[in-house]
Amino acid sequence: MITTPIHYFRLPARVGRLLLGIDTEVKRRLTQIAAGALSLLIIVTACTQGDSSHSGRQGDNEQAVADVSCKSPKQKVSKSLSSGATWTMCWGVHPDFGLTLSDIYITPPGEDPIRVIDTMSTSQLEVPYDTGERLTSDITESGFGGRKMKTLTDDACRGDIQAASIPKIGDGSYGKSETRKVLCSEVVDEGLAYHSSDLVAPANARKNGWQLSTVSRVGWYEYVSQYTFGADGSINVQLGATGDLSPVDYTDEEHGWDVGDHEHAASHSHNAVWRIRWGLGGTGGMSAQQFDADETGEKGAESPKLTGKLTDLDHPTTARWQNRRWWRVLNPNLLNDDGHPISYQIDVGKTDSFEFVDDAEHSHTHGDDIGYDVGFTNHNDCELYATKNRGDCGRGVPEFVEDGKDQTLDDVVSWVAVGFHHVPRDEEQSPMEMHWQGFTLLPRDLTAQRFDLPKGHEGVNGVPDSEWNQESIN
Ligand SMILES: [Cu+2]
Repeated sequence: MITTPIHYFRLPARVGRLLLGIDTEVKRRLTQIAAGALSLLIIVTACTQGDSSHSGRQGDNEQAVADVSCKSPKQKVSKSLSSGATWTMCWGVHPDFGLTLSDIYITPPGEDPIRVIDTMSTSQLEVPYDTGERLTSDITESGFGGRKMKTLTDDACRGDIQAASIPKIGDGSYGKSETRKVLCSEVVDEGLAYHSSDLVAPANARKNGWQLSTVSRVGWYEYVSQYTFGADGSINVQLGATGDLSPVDYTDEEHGWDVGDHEHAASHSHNAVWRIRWGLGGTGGMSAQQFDADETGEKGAESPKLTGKLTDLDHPTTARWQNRRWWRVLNPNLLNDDGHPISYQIDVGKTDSFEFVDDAEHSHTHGDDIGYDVGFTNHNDCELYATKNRGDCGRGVPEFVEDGKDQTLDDVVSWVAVGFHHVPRDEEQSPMEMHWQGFTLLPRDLTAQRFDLPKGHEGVNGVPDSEWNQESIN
């Protein structure tokens, strides 16, 4: 932990106050002297910190790229971002799931690599049409890999296009392979990271992100599987849809939208679930919690009182999103420098919830509400598809949860469900403009402070000293 007292860095403000009322030229000279003294202090402090030993800290960033060996044909990729953090992982193409990321590590600047996720991919995409006349389960019926995965060209990807060996026939699980450029690896601008107009240590910065994406064509649709690894440690997961509206699903006004010449393109839902097997700090030893902030009905002096609480999710379960609710997966035995367990928050935001048609038709285990926004189970090699699962271990998430309800969560898998009810628009012909659905995984207490502390903010960790408060208000 950086223990430099904050008041070292507060010198210029104090000097600034002392200088009030002094002749401008004298003031300018004194400010220069103060700035020089501050620079010297920063250098001395930096040297002192370099000497201090810390178990989790690297002297430099030599170890930033985690020592990951990817099992062929998976390939290792790594990228350092604006904060100084480095992401490292393996990528591959699964015949069904398409782009699959595994052994995902982040190395915060100056720290050792932290294992975050074991495996992450789409686990089902169900598309029921409002007419009731069509239902596809794209991951199990077509797959996102094999020949469904499209070769990318420079007009679709501004970054590096990386190649993988993709089977030439069928669903991509067998036969001769060809090497095709399918993965777009791109560093993208992510806007403002922070803006702090503090008097003592003003600092503003932008940030970037590392985006990995592939395109899979299923029927008339082309789906983009996209993962953006943020400089702040966040992971934004998105499914994008483009291509063309189905030419064989036209209907009446009640079930679609007039997209030209009184022809109503059928409305439909894109029901997507991602499977994330966590790997926080290793394998197993993890747990899951739900956070809720509930209104108490009481009022304080100025605003209603809310009570925030964490509930341990001890056993496999599913849950629905509500206002002010989120979940996290944590490793209770792995603490950051503040002594807090490292964790990642699942932030589904406001999205369209859904019940899988397949689950509703095959549910013997749950009551009326078989839908979920997030599910938690223990890892099981046989439980891979959110619906229409293969093998003799349950048909989908509700059954996985039911089968495992007496287990204690340990090797945590999150099933994150994000729906999108698509009412076609005139503008979607043709091709269809991209539409997106997804969620974010947010580091919560992975490190004791932000990755990229600007100068002068190093000591702000917890209740700031009174000086900081006062100066911030001014
Ligand atoms: Cu659609």
